[in-house]
Amino acid sequence: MSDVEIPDDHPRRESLVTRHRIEAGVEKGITSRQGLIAQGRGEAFDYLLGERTIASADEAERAAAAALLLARHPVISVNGNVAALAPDETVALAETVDADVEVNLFNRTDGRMAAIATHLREHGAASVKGLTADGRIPGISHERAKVDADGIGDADVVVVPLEDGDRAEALSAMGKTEIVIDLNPMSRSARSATIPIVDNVVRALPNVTRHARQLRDASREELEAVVAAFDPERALDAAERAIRGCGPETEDDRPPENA
Ligand code: PTJ
Repeated sequence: MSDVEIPDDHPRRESLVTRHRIEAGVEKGITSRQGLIAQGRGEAFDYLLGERTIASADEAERAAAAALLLARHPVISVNGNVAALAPDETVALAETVDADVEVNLFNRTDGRMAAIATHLREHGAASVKGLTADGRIPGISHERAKVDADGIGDADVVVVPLEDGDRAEALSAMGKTEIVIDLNPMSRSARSATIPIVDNVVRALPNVTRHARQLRDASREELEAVVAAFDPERALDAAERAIRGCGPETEDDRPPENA
């Protein structure tokens, strides 16, 4: 099935297009087969959220934009799912907030690392980090510990979309500001994040970019106020209530303007 075979008026078009991108990612050697399982889990949460950016996620995306604009050295970490789902959106955010893009994989092989770096360059990434792997995240025994010393190793703010929780916790322990994008508000990654974004990565990345463009002329004090006003516990609780269908998000939530 290709994108063109899904009719424009199909009620689940977005979901089907997204699913196709992951499938194509596996075929191209970008996405791991475990990535298909992760996608299924994400889809289930997204379905319960109404496949929309809830108000608390939009607030998190604005806070993330402010944190990225304040950063000395922001880095966006990319795995096989993110590379397949949102390569253009990743590159656009990196350009807008002047961030590095670094490939970091759980199921790391030289072949996948190279395929993802090539794929990101084809989508406009000026440079892609992660292949040097001359740095380590302390306390992690698997492949995700491998980072570039002048990339995630040096970063003060890291965007971590869609992964399991131990690296997220380790990055927090290193004192880095961590922006996690994860549709499961109960996941360890979301719970250890400085700024958890409970939204689909395909909506979250462009919405962070939109906010960053709007905040570009704000002073450091204004940006710091946006970050300080964000409450991660409240955002996670709001997302969980929306998923359980028993909170104010369900009744009062409005999609963000211009989203
Ligand atoms: O490419 P690799 O080798 O680094 O492997 C990447 C995967 C995603 C396979 C690996 O990190 C993994 O197994 O992740 P988990 O433990 O399945 O966690 C993925 C999390 O992301 C889950 O909480 C999902 O609900 C969530 N998720 C899945 N799809 C999306 C998502 N969150 C946001 N947007 C999505 N599209």
